Amino acid sequence: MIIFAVMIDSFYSLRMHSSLKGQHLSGAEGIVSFESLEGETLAMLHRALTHERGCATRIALHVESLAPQDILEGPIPELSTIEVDDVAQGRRAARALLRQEGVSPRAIDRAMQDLAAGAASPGVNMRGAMLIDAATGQRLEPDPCRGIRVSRMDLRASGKALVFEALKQFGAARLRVKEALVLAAKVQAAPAVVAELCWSDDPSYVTGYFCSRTLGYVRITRLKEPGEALGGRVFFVNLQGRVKEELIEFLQRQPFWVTGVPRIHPPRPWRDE
Ligand code: WAQ
Ligand code: MG
Repeated sequence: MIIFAVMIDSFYSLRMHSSLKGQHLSGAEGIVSFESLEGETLAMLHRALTHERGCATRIALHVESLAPQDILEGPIPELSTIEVDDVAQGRRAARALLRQEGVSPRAIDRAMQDLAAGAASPGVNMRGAMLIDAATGQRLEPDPCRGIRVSRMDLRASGKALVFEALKQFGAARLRVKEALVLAAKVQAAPAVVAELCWSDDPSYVTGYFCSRTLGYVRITRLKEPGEALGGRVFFVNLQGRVKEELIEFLQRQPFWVTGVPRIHPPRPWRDE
């Protein structure tokens, strides 16, 4: 009885990674309660088996208990949407936002080129994210094929319904948006991170986003052409004497709750300067 009482109070980090013939296919991460662990594990398994790019040939599921007192927390970012006419305009919008955060043109070029060409190697997606020095444009992740995989983060169960309610008002109540917001929230909790840029590697999903602490999570309706199966994430960093390994440890391993309900702004069209 006592053992069961301990279990129902605890949380689990749940992580899934799947590949198809040796290449990254999909991944997912969350923090779930004891009661929902079995259901959520099956749901992640299902995702790996029904991905639009194919059925996984290898699936790794990791389950790890977490002590509630070890979980840090931070706020969900504000959400806005920039409507663009085409990919070129979308990438110009992303570039302008990155410049606003002081990311150098050289770092932006590196990020855009690698995202478009395949961040792991030509034609190949990474499983995690690139770390790019916001000034020099140098890639800093220790393993450029794998990248930095952010994990052990989620919305608290008590806040989930409210977040979905807020997203619904703008037609964005999708698991994909919620997961991207949660990931972006944890990434922005790292002081060394200046901004994030992302577009999906799922061929049918062309909306990407930019995120920073000052500008929030900015969806950009088109960052790649439909049918394109290359995508990824970039975290632009300014280490300023901070230890890179500590940043990576935080992103990959620190359990993190995302709190609050996002303020949501109505979509606005992009205007080139
Ligand atoms: N940590 C680091 N990088 C990751 C992670 C993670 N946990 N998950 C995915 N990535 C990287 C990896 O390189 C993937 O190939 C790439 O990001 C894209 O992942 O507001 O669906 O899950 O409408 O395909 C953003 C827009 C959608 C949502 C992003 O990404 C919106 C998306 P995907
Ligand atoms: Mg994907």
